[in-house]
Amino acid sequence: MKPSREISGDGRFVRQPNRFTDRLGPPEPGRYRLYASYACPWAHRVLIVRRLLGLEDLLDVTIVDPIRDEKGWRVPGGDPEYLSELYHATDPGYTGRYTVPCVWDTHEKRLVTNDFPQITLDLEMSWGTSPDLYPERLRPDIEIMNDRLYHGLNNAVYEAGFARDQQAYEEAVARVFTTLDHLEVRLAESAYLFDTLTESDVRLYTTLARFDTVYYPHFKCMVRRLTDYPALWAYARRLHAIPAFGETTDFDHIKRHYYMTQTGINPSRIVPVGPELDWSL
Ligand SMILES: N[C@@H](CCC(=O)N[C@@H](CS)C(=O)NCC(=O)O)C(=O)O
Repeated sequence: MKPSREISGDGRFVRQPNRFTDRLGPPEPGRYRLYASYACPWAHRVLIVRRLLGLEDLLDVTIVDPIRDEKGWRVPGGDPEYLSELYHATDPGYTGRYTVPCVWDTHEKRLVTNDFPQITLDLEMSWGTSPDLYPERLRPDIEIMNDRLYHGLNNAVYEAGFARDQQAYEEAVARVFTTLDHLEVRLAESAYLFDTLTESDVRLYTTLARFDTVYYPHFKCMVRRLTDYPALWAYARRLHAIPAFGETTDFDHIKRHYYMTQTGINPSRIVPVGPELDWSL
């Protein structure tokens, strides 16, 4: 399924619902396999949390090829050849997009979940609890923040990039920069979004990491760059310096994926050179 099937009558991008929404049971070494892409911000969240919580031995991972063709994500090594095979093995009538992140149960041979916002929460609540990225005392505030991040930034950049209507595009871009302006003020006074590193920081980071390289030029979110925001840029680099964040950030995969796969936006499939960004602290 192409994003064009997720364009509403007035040209807005309306993301498909997640099809597989079972919750992850308790960890069992060797049982669950995460399929992820370094390019995808939603999958990147899970790679960061898996690493932060030290779950590498409990949750196996397969990184898909960054360039997606009309058959969807290809699995290096070929078992299966395409991610779509896992979707059809679980639901032969599935007609949606074959998305990462998703978690495959190797015992029951089915996809447990492609419900990206819930996967990290499940890992935090029952797979590994240190550091506590979802502290009980902050949960209501984290939920409000996550909602704001999703509608104002994480998904809004896609709404701008995939819009087929000028007004829909402008409305999404306005939301993006209102949100970034607000976050700039907040992060000028605080190292993290809350008084400790949380799930919300993971969600913010994966969008910021792609901002100047992809969302600014390719999705046309070009009112300001991330590097024009002193506090946000310092915050992004601070997180990038943490190995779980920096070592899961792959700009080669990110660039090749967006520019070579989203041919509706970039028909030439040319991958731009630059921008030169110094992510070091
Ligand atoms: N599960 C969500 C979000 C995950 C998502 O969109 N992942 C993208 C990569 S960033 C994907 O796998 N897209 C596959 C496709 O569009 O065919 C959805 O269904 O929209």
